[in-house]
Amino acid sequence: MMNGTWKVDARDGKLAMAHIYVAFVALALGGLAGLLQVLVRSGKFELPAGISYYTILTTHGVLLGLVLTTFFIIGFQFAAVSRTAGTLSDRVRFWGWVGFWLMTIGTAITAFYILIGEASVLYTFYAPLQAHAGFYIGLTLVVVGSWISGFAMFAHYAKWKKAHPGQVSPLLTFMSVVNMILWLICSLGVAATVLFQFIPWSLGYVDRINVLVSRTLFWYFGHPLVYFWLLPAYMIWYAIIPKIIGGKMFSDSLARMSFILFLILSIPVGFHHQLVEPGIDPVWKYLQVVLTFMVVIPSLMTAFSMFATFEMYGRSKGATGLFGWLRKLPWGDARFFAPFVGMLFFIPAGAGGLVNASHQLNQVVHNTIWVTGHFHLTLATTVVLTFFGAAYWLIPHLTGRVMTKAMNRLAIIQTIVWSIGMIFMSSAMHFAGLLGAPRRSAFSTYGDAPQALEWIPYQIAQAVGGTILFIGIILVLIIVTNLAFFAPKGETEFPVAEVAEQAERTPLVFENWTLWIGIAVVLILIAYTVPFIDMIQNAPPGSKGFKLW
Ligand code: HAS
Ligand code: CU
Repeated sequence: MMNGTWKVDARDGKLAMAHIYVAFVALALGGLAGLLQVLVRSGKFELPAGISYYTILTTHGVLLGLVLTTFFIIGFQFAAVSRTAGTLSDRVRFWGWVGFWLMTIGTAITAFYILIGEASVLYTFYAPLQAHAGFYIGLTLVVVGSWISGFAMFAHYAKWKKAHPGQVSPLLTFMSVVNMILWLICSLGVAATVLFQFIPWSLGYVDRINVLVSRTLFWYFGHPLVYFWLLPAYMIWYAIIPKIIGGKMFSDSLARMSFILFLILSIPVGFHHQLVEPGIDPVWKYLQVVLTFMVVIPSLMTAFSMFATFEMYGRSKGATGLFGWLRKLPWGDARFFAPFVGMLFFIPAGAGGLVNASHQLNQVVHNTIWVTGHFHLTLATTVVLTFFGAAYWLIPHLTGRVMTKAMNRLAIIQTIVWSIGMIFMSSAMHFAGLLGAPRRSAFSTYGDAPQALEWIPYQIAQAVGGTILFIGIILVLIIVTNLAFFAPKGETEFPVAEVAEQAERTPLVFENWTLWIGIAVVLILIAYTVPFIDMIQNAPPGSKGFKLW
């Protein structure tokens, strides 16, 4: 079989599990912060001991948006490349551990400054909000650690290529490489703003920074960041779910092409987060909105491919009619059910994204809690439920255990609890947003806003949903702890799908990295050069030097 070894080597498994432990600890703490937030926003609860709402909100955003995701993704990808391109060499594994420890130390430093209330700047840390320098330094270590892990994965891929000249690389390895290239190119933006602007400013070397430049560099990173979260979920959908249901992948080439499109189109679109910002010429906003609509295409390809996989499988089992195949899917298997529910939620979630990206509609929803509703569907449901679904086989595979029927049942219940909680919370957020309810504000800051009364029922619905979601977090933590430490010993499969016989052969052009990275860089330069020069040249009076400050 082309896929290399069947079982992840125990030493590689340890590396992957280390990442996964940190991810789930972040889920526990970040989830608790989330519960406190919805309670504060309901107006019925106040934080004790003078703790600021914004400290809790920053904890929540950083732990769940940045720590849970990055650690789970890198852990999953190390397991995936080890499973499909063979056991890691000692050198690659060593650098994987270096990356892990840098990220963990960085997280600890950042978390420390957030928790002592010195960094209540939210996960986007917009200037002029300023945190203690330790917050930014910790984040830098996380990013540098992730780069080292990325290069370790590239080295592993290169070794495979050398040993298999002229062959197409294993799909999951290819996809991990694409995701890490995407991450590397985009995180240069956040590294630049942190190193050249925030750190000197927070240490007092400069007394101001160019806010527009900092926000632009942030969103150059921030949008591809969301695809860095999404692509591992797509890896699971494309390359693992078909095997779990007992079917085959619809097309290997289509999967690779959608990943390449993400690589090319994810980055030159950051302005869709800055559509209401002055100082950027509308022509460039328009261009980036067009590119945003182009990067929707690989998601539509993914939807198509998933439907095709499910339908092909269902029909092979004798299903007839337009939706007869639905009845043939393994609804009782949490490894399938959780990601599938994630897919379902992605339909309204993606539609909401299209609303956000439409310049005129963005004027209605920007900075309202609608946007919070949007990313709780995309990230906190689609991506996270897919990761939970993967954890249900990945953790026992790596720890040499098996998931019992009882745990599987609990995982199905977990998925349903999550869905109900999210339907309450996210729908309420979307509706309240349309009524103008702001995001990122505590109940007590509404003052005498006359509309505030209209928002109250929705805020209560959010609190109900948030509480149900917290129960969902407790359930998943019970399952994960069981799978890691208490489940019966045994062999669990790391499922990897095969391609359907009738699919076309995969061309090698997808691995022409010079070509794809070249196109990505050209598009970035087209989308950003002129507006960036504008920002520097038209910096506010008093700016000095290169006008970053
Ligand atoms: Fe977004 C804001 C536009 C996708 C996350 N987004 C955010 C923020 C986050 C976020 C965190 O243009 C807030 C940032 C902040 O703090 O300020 N987003 C989009 C668009 C997409 C999109 C166009 N977002 C995501 C994903 C995220 C994410 C994915 C995380 C993982 N988003 C925006 C915009 C803003 C924004 C603006 C700024 C708003 C503002 O004003 O601040 C697209 O990628 C979406 C494409 C997706 C689809 C859906 C395809 C459906 C599939 C499922 C198929 C189902 C199957 C099952 C097969 C078109 C693949 C079928 C079975 C059956 C039985 C039916
Ligand atoms: Cu975006």
